Amino acid sequence: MKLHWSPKSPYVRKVMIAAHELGLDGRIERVRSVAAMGVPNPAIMIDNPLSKIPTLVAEDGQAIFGSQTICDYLDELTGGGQLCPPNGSARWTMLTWQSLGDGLLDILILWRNEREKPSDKRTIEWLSAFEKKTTATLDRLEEIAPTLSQTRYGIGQIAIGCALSYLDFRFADLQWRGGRPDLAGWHLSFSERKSSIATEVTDG
Ligand SMILES: N[C@@H](CCC(=O)N[C@@H](CS)C(=O)NCC(=O)O)C(=O)O
Repeated sequence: MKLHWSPKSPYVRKVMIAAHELGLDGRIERVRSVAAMGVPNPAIMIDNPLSKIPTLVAEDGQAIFGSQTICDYLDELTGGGQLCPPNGSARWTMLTWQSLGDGLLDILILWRNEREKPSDKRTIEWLSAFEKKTTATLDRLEEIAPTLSQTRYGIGQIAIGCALSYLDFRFADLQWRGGRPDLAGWHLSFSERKSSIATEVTDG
């Protein structure tokens, strides 16, 4: 399989962590692909007209994109049910955790773009809304941290872990661990997994 990949994309990392957890990382050829909101990349667009990464090209040539869809596909390749319970309330909890982690990332990426604009071009209301939603999400995650620890590791924890690591990478100034000891402890256990170490994002 070929994956349009970049070392710093948190969504790509999510896919790579899933691949490691499933033992599929050796089957994925990483192709360095630059994706930027304002610069469509023709090489990615051959496989994904949205010009986004991660984009996977499966062994049969089918292009699969969106980190949720790719992780689901990888899970099915190994028989299914490894990253998410097959049905019932456990499934919907796991998938909702994934949406929470991915949704937090979506906000952080918009926030980063906004705050990097020259100050006279920033929309102040947006900056304040991003901060409010991020704080509320982190507070919710602090509440559920004990459940994250007690539940079999899956796509929900992977997405949340990637979002928290992205906060460390791009929003260290927020100091998200303050007042959130359970979440900080849970994130440490996430960071110590082999799959997290193998996919760690480094600056430079
Ligand atoms: N919902 C998508 C988001 C992927 C995404 O936004 N990736 C970023 C890189 S971190 C990207 O491709 N940005 C380029 C663009 O938005 O055009 C997913 O889960 O895969």
